[in-house]
Amino acid sequence: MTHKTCILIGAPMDSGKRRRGCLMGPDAYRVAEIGPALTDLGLKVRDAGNVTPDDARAPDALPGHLHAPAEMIGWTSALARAAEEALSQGVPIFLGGDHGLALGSVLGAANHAANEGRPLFVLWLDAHTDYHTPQSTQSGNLHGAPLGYVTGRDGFHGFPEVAHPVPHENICLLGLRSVDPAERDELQRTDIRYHDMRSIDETGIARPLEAFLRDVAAANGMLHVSLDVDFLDPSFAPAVGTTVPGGATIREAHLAMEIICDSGLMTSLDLVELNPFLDDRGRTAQVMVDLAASALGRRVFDRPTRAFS
Ligand code: B3U
Ligand code: MN
Ligand code: MN
Repeated sequence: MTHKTCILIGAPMDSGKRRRGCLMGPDAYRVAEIGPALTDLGLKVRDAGNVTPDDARAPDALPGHLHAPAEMIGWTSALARAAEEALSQGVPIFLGGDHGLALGSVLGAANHAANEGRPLFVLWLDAHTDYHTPQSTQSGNLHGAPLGYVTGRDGFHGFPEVAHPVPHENICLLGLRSVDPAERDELQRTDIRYHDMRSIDETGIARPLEAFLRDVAAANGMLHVSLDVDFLDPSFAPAVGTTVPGGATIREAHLAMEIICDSGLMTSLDLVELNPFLDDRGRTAQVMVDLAASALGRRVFDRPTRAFS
């Protein structure tokens, strides 16, 4: 790791979708002792508390079926500021909240990377592609749109300007198994790297991930990792509103986190879509905390460091 201070940033938000409960996520992570899990690894940890959304209003140009657009605009500007500020001090870890928080966390990371003169890369671990625009989403839930926003797709009227869109070729999606036709058609026209569960079954998770990380290292890039609970199979991560069977196993998910850690490239992390109201005695919160610890250095045994550059 370049930075050794982890900065916990709570984003108690539910505005990215209609089903409620994710706003309890930051408390669940704290109860599951995310802070001590990271200090036990020898890291410095600072809990920056919870972000409050800015006041905002939604312009008439946004389609009427969107859920909570004014709140989403307010969260995006507030979280982008929090991300930029934290990135100058350490590794921000965003405790969601739904995946709508990533409009702000990735926007802030992109602004910070541009200031540093480095490219931003994004690793998206999710059952879904989250590549909608306000116009293409049928559900009206903007947690399905952060990648559309940060890549600079049109139609996000009233949202902060995306001054430094993340280039499609700098994005890698792993774990896909539920993709809307409108997203699929647009995505296939781009250079985004995407690996559905079929391809992970065929090649394993290490190969596509290592290929991506080698490119991040070669470009001296910053790396934002966005981990959606539904990347995991719901049999052991049930606390999520959009369960899709056939997700990553605990072993695949830990291996991915360990490889990310070995690379030393991760500069920010989102933990999103945990809905504690749907959890089973806190076990999904615990799995997410364990995965964050693997991404930040937890090991069964020491191993020789792998070279990524
Ligand atoms: N693509 C669907 C479903 C969805 C996206 N992200 C989540 N669900 N979590 C939509 O509503 O945009
Ligand atoms: Mn998602
Ligand atoms: Mn998802």
